[in-house]
Amino acid sequence: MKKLFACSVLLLLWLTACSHSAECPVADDELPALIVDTDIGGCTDDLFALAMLHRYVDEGRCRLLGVVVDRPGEENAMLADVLNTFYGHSSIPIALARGGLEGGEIWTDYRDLPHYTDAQGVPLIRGSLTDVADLPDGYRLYRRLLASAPEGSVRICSIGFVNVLASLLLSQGDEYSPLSGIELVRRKVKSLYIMAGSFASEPQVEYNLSRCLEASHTFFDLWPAEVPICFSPAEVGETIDYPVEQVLADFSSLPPHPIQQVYQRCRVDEDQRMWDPLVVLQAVEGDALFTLSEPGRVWMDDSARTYFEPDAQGRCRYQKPGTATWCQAVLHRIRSLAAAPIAPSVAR
Ligand SMILES: [Ca+2]
Repeated sequence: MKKLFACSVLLLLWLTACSHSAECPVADDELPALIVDTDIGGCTDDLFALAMLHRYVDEGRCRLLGVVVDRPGEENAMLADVLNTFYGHSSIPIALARGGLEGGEIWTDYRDLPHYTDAQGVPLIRGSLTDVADLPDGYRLYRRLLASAPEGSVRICSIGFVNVLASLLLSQGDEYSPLSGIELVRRKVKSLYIMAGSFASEPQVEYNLSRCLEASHTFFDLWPAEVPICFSPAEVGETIDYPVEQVLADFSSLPPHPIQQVYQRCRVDEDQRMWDPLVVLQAVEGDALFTLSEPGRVWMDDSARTYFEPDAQGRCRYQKPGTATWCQAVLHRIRSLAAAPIAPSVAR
């Protein structure tokens, strides 16, 4: 009981610290700089993760340098644009995947989100893109953003497939930088936070890695060993569900929010596991909330199972599952960010 009480107090202190963090403004160039790499369009946890990132930007907790959509299909890039636009961040560049994946599974089909209208035919959710075909390839945006970033400054949040990261690692010098993709990552990336893998006693064949097996092998083969990776494995996000009724209640008082509209129009009837939000939480707020493995090395076999070997010189760590109290506190934090009241300048 004492341990549970101590844990609860720590979580309360953390939540209190989080709620006051926006009161200490930091110069823009000192904020964590992030690139998010998402397979938006198949599952709703990407929507919550992106909503959280936009909220962090509004709170002055991070800069979002770009959104890479790794699920091929221009309609998926339009979804990212809807989120950018809704939060008043339409200037954040978007890029998309062209190849490297045949197409991921779709559990909740919300690809029509940019075309939702009210009963009078008035668009409910607007985007800003005028020509999706003009968007750059994902690895090209990575190269442009990394080339202009300070050394060791960029945090990557990978909440989808690694097909675009693999293309980046295979890339050679271009007009943005004479450096190879591997060298750009080595020099410019501070750390990678990634929803991938499984490190349970009975490792799962994890979806994100198994859907693009060749790219996943390229990723593990070429990622520079000295650039840290923190994995958020499948078994951690699986312990935190955001119930459908809770989502509808949380978003009921907001103006037509993309997540609210998706849940209403698609008649979502399954609670959503919070895989992707855990990546965003750690990338922006740091390690304190999480129980992490010791440092080590990670590799993947031919069936996309991942393995961890402790190694003091290794730069990989992974999140470990928490208690029920921890799961509740994390869900509370996710809800407070994703479903926060929208700033008046953004609300429509
Ligand atoms: Ca995802």
